[in-house]
Amino acid sequence: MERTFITHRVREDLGMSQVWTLTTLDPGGLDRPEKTVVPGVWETHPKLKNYRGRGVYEQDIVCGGNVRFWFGGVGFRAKVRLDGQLIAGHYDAYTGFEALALGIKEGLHRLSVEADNRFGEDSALQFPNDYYAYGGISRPVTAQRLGDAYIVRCCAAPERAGDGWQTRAEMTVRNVSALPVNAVLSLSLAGACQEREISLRPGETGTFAFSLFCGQAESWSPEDPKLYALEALLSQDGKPVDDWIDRIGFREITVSGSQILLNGKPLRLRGFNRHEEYASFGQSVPLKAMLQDIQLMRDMGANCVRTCHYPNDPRFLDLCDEMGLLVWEESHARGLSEEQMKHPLFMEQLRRSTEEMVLQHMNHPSVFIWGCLNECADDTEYGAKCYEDIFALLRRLDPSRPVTAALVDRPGGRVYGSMDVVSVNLYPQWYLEQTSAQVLDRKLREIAANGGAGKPVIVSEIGAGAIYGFHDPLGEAKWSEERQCAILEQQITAVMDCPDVCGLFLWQLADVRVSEEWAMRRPRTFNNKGVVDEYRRPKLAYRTVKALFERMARKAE
Ligand code: ADA
Repeated sequence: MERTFITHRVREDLGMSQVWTLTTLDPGGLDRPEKTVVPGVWETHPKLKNYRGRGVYEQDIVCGGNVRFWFGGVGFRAKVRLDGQLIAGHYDAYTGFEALALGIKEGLHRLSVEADNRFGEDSALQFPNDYYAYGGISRPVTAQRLGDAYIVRCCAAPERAGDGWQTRAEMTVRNVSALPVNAVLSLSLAGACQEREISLRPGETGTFAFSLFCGQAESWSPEDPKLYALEALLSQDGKPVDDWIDRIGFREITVSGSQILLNGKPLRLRGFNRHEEYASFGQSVPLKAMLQDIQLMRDMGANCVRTCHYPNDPRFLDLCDEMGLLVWEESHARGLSEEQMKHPLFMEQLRRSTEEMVLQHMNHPSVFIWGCLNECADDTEYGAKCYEDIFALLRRLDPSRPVTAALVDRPGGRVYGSMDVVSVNLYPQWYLEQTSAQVLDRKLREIAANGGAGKPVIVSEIGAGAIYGFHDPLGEAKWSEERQCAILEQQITAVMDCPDVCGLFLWQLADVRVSEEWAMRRPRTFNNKGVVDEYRRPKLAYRTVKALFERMARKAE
């Protein structure tokens, strides 16, 4: 299942096997085709741990008519073919995409997906980085039968209306037939329903606005994450022909002075940065492991998570919606210099990642802020323009949430004034010698003097490394669990005691694999700043963070 709940009652799911055949095309691959399980990355195969190349996934499927395949994520270039004919292509592993096969004969068809994780000139977002660029079909795939027209999506945003709630929604419907389609489109939510007649020319995609007054629906909050089904239905001649079900929660995020408010209450953020990765499953994290990560974060007293540095599997966001964990979600871009940002494809690929993220994830109530462009060149004129361009895109796509970006700690920042919330990554006592209080003080003055005065400030990363199981009784050696505890204690306490920041995201929940090119800076070829290791075995820091986050929570009450 691509989500944690039923998304269609009318549209027919064709069912697919999770077992595919994988053939590799490049040196260092398999000797012969082998069976594999989807979703999954090929690095789980002992022979393919370091394979960078193309892999072709194939299976036969019985279908006919109009068929829609949905791929939640393919790492990190994809070419989809049906019976040898190219039906879709996609770049980047972290957003979903569809492949349509229209008017095909009933019978057996061969579906093949070529995944490719080679770095190269055509890839501006994926390059050797401080996380691993896996290969394969890492998120669920579905196949559905369509009629003449189908609901592509419905993006909804709740807002306060007097003492109740109202929801504005935009529904996109596509006519995939060669004839005009006249239909009735309806939307139901929390007991309210609206319908309208629509007409689409052959091949046309139309967007239709809805506005539903939902009266006294209960609010969504971290303490009481109440969800409502958002159900869109398309009918022709009185008969349902397609549907689309998602969920929303009624809550409002606003920024007031230096605070971020959820339903009018200031947020005090205690959270983790989390890469979507789990030990030997790599980037294809099983649902149960996603849940465990949320349980671990909650157990340590966290109330939020940042999806560094790319959009996450919607099932993770579904679980956050259900469990009331707030999410900072960001589009894909980490650590690009101005020169890298000038790559001819950079802005196009980043805009697409951003647009797909918002359109696919906008309905999740847990997402309280959109981020982008982690630690890029915000200190140059060109770099700052890129930031402004993406902020504008985020605001146009979704005016209901604030926008931010996690900036590197360096002087000359030019974009503090353009974000709703200013965010900075700080590593006192790890990369920097000064104490956390000194670093915070310096940074806050710099932000205020350069356009960020009076805005909310988040410490979007702070942390220190430790190798699981490496102990130094004196607590002095870097990479020891004891030293990590001491640094985290100082860092978290400084943030907690600083009234001018609204909280922090610890770097990071779990250790993650990094690109081979980073190995000399990263023992084990891992970023080892996790509070748990890649298997979720707790380091000593688990208890330290838990005690401090619990203290922070009590202080916020
Ligand atoms: C940066 C970056 C992270 C990670 C971290 C670190 O701030 O945003 O992706 O690389 O530093 O561990 O140094």
